Amino acid sequence: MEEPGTVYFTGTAGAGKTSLCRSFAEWVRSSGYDATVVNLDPGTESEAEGIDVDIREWVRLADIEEEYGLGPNGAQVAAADMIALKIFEVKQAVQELKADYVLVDTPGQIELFAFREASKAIVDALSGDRSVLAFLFDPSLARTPGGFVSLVMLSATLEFRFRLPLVNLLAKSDALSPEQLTEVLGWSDEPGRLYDAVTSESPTPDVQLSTELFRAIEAMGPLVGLLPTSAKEGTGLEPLYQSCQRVFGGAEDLEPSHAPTNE
Ligand SMILES: Nc1nc2c(ncn2[C@@H]2O[C@H](COP(=O)(O)OP(=O)(O)O)[C@@H](O)[C@H]2O)c(=O)[nH]1
Ligand SMILES: [Mg+2]
Repeated sequence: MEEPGTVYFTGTAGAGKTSLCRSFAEWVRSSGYDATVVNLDPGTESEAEGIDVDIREWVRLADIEEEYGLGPNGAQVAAADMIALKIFEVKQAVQELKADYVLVDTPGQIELFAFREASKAIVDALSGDRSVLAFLFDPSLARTPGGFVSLVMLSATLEFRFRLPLVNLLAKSDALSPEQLTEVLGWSDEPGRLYDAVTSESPTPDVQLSTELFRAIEAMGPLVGLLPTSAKEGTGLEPLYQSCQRVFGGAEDLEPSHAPTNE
């Protein structure tokens, strides 16, 4: 059997990771493939329904707070390290389900995921050769030039840390007006437009810094092609699937495990 395709849903807290992960799982299943949803967020209060492998079976934020007398931030840090110690149990549970796609919902606080060594160990353990990071741009941040640039840099940080291919998604695209959507997608296609927007947003820009920063952003290339998605409206899911397939090597689809229901 071919190795499953693994997709990590990453992004700032509230960006829409959990919602998109669930919608994408439904789309994948209705297209005739098997999907395993993995929850790696020990602090989520979302119900277990719809999750196939749940880290809360091994590590729960509330228990860590109580047991070690930690506040929410300290407990998050401790939990990140504890997850790494349980990752082979998680991996085994995932492998037993033998799905075509493994969709991983990552912890709510991105700094824990992006900057801790434990997360690197977790991703290394779960990833095979067919793995991709999906980075969600939260529209409430992405719609201002400064917020957009910050998200581009965060996305690059994740790519750099995990050394995995990455696709950038604009989440909750239904929450933007058509004009805002066009503007934001324009920034991703043409760094020159983003440069103009940033320099006109700030009345006294540090021109030297901005120019150097924009050279770096232009050099990042993969920024081009920010893909609009909406879990609420179920849009952008097929393009996301196609982007993942391209990354996994070859545009060929897997043979469906069962008959598609969405055609
Ligand atoms: N309008 C809109 N809201 C969304 C969408 N996806 C998620 N949300 C809302 O955004 C909030 C955060 O979503 P969630 O999936 O929990 O984000 P996470 O913290 O990144 O896992 C919730 O209130 C969701 O209802 C979407 O596609 N459109
Ligand atoms: Mg979540």
